[in-house]
Parts: sequence; structure tokens; C-alpha cells
Amino acid sequence: MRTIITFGTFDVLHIGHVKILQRARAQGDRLVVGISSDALNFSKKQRNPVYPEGERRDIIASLGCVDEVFIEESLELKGEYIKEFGAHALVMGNDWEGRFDEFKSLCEVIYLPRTEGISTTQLIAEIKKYG
Ligand code: C2G
Repeated sequence: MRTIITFGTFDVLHIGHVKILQRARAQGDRLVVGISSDALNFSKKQRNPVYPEGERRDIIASLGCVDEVFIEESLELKGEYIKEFGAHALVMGNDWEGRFDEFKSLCEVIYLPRTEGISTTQLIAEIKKYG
């Protein structure tokens, strides 16, 4: 059983999120997803997510390619989460290329290409036009 772990905010779910989760799951047999807490997201992006953490967690948990979810409380705990869930590989989009190489001592680290042309930030801007 090969366990894959990935992390993200997954706010306003879109096709780029679904594709990376499906491709992450295809790297192994079990996919565990760490969902950034609202507080962690605020500290990274200086804004609150549109969907609160409990809703983002439940939406991701409902996807067929996802086996387990948890709330990621701190970026500093990544190594602990990798060990806790027994992850064989950490998968992230290549907007994070190189940023998680320090975990190569704990597990494989794989960066997958992002889906072009879509992001939560773009979607929010688009939706605002209809306001
Ligand atoms: N993603 C993608 N294609 C897009 C948008 C996002 O492949 N068009 C991927 C990102 O590369 C990431 C995942 O979807 O691997 C989640 O993206 P975000 O919700 O933007 O996650 P982020 O806020 O970058 O959080 O600890 C790491 C952070 O929690 C990552």
C-alpha cells in the first residue's frame, strides 16, 4: 500500500484542484489531503478563504480520488504529517517546485504540472464582474 500526501487550501473548488488530486492519487493507492486551516490561509494570503475550513474539508473528502482528509494547522508541521500518515510520497503542483525538497529525507517529493488558465483568484475576479 503506497500512501500519497498532498496539501492545499482548495478554496472555491475548480478543475485544476480536481486534476491534481486525481493525478496525485494515481501515484499510489491511498491519498491523504491536508487542507490549510483558515488561520494558516490568512497568514499565507492575507485574506480569508471564501469557504470556511470545515466546508473545504468536507468537499474534498467527498471526492472519489480522496481517501482521507485533515486540517493543516501549520506549514512547519509538514514533516510530522508525512510521518503520522506514513506517506511514501508528497505531491504538489509545480507552483511549489523546489519548495518542499527538504522532505526528500522522509519520502519521495513529486511536483506535477499545474492546470493552465484557472485559479481561485481568477475565478473570484470573474465572479465579481457579475456583482
Ligand atoms: N493547482 C493546480 N492547478 C491550478 C490551481 C491549483 O494544479 N490551476 C494545485 C496547486 O499546485 C496545489 C493544489 O492545486 O498543489 C492546491 O492549490 P491551492 O489551493 O492554491 O493551495 P495553496 O494555497 O497553494 O496551498 O502547504 C502548502 C499549501 O497549503 C498549498
